[in-house]
Amino acid sequence: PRSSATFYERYHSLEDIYYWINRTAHDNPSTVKVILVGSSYEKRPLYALKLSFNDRPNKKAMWTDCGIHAREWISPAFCLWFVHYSLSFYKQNQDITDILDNMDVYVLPVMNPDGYKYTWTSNRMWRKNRSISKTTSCIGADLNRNFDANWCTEGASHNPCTEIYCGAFPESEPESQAVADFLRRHKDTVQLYLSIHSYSQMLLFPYSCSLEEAENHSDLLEMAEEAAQKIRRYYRNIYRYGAGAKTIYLAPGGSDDWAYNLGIKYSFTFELQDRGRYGFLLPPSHISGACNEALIAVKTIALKVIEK
Ligand code: ING
Ligand code: ZN
Repeated sequence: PRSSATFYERYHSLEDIYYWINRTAHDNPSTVKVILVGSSYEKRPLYALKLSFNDRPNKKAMWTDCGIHAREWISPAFCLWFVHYSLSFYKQNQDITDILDNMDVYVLPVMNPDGYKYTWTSNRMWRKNRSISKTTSCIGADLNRNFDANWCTEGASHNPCTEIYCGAFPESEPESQAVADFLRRHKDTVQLYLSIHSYSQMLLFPYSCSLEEAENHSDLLEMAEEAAQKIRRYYRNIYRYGAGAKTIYLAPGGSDDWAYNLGIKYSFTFELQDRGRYGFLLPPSHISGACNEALIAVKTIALKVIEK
């Protein structure tokens, strides 16, 4: 019921998420830092949280971004859920303790704040960012077509009026450039890249930008399969898994393919609930189920990366 839903079982405005980011860091001064990764087209800050429970030498790191696409509200909700779970269950749950003991965790809750804001005020179904094109009155580029991985080939469009507009050039958008810059600077430590989307319940990995197999395809497949099996076993829900291009569609310029080519060999895009009943309009009552099952997949994959 509505009244007993916790903060994490509701969707939040951009302002509330900014407030939460600040308070989370303030309340956990020894383990959580706010990192300003860049700013959006409309000059909103791109804040990531860094969770770090120790400073072991040669410590690995993982990166998770949420909210690349504005209307996929379950995605930012997952980032908040994941941070809250990590801070609440460190030293309580073995898996998250192992992960946080061995990895720094970077979480960017809203990679597309301008678009997210727009879905709260004007158009709930907006996908892209809010950049203005020089050639048309159409607004926005698809940030998940704007990375430099077979940029703007089949599966993306040069037409600014489409939902899959790739932008004027690779990393033309400040949001994708900021994330790419951060990962370039941290590629020696970041060994796991996760990008959270919805909907369709899939665990995807490179490549989406071509039909080629990734060099460690069998490794990635095994990790995704194990994660999907855990979701099925513990939550009785079905997730498909596989290389993006063969599992959904050809989609060049995606962040996971770009991160993979940068050298982050464990790179995944999660498509969370549901399979289409509510689609992007997933009711708040489904947040806990969607996040818990995604969390078990994150844990499964992160623990495997630690073993490597
Ligand atoms: N799906 C992704 C999209 O951007 C994807 C699928 C995954 C594309 C990985 C590229 C790389 O179309 C959604 N729902 O946004
Ligand atoms: Zn998406």
